[in-house]
Amino acid sequence: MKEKIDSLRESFEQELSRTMSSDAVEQLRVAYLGKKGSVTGLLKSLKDVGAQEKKELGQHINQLKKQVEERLAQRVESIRAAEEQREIAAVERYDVTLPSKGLTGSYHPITLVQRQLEEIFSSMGFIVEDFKEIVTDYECFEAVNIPKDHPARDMQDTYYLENGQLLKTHTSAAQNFILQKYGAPVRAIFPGRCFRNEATDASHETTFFQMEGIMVDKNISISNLIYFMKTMLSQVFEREVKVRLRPGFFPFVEPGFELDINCLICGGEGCSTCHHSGWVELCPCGMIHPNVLKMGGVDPEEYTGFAFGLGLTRLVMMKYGVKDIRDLNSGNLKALSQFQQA
Ligand code: FA5
Repeated sequence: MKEKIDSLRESFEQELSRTMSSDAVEQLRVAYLGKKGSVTGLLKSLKDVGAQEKKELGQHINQLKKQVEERLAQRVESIRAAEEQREIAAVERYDVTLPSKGLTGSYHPITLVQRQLEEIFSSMGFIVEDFKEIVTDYECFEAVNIPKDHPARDMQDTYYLENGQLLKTHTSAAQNFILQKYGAPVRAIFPGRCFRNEATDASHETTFFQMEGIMVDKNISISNLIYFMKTMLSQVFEREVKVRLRPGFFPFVEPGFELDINCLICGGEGCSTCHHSGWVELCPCGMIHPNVLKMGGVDPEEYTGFAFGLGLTRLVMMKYGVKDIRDLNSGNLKALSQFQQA
């Protein structure tokens, strides 16, 4: 029996070395370890030997069984790795120096509108700033007057990292940074990707874009805010659009407003995009709270300012008549490549 075990080990190794595919390895597994396999057969034949021999041979056969299992697993792994290498080698190399074969990219509609807004605001003396996506609790909440346990945090649940940092819920997270960096007076816009733990629907995504703007100077008032909002909207839409301003609460502005736009998908009649209200919340805004100015190192006795948080993704929807916000993150190139120009 001992010789039989050794010769089975040898023949297994030879057969294993000839396997070239995962299927072949599987066949070998069945041939050796399956119900009617050779190793299983050896184990069954133990019933015909004496007790002492059974113990010793049993150990040998179990060793062989374990070895066969391990070697089969190794073989599958190496075959998979080789297959992967072959696949990689088979992929056509992309040479950026070769002329295009008629395939040209296009900008995402959000990028197009963001650039248009950057031009509009730059022409009015605003600087354009970039800000990170992973921020601290202080930047996202505390520095904009939302202390821990403030109920306003409930509206902006997000994704937290193990180190306590989080994916920014709004572009207001950069307000403190801008105020600290430039001091007063300052005019700045800062577009960026935002993240929230949302139940998605036609107008809500978990990942969307906002564009924040602040203007801080002596004697800045609500009239300045309204002027800039109106100018921005008429230039983006290249026509008059109906807007409404209503009171809105945000801990970082006082007074605060919601600027809504008449839904351009249904013309104000009511649809799923505007939740059948005829209006789309687009650009909350207000006069910067003195606490926020103070935390940014600006004296609220000397300076006042406005801030707005434009829902950039929603603006794109209104501009291009995109009914469902989820289409914009879909990666559907056929749909997205229609937007060549803002
Ligand atoms: C804010 O995020 C405030 N930081 C805006 C602000 C800035 C107010 C400065 C005052 C001064 P709100 O949560 O309402 O507010 O979001 C602002 C805009 O972002 C909304 O009007 C909407 O257009 C857009 N928005 C918010 N949540 C989503 C979402 N889940 N999907 C798509 N767009 C969203």
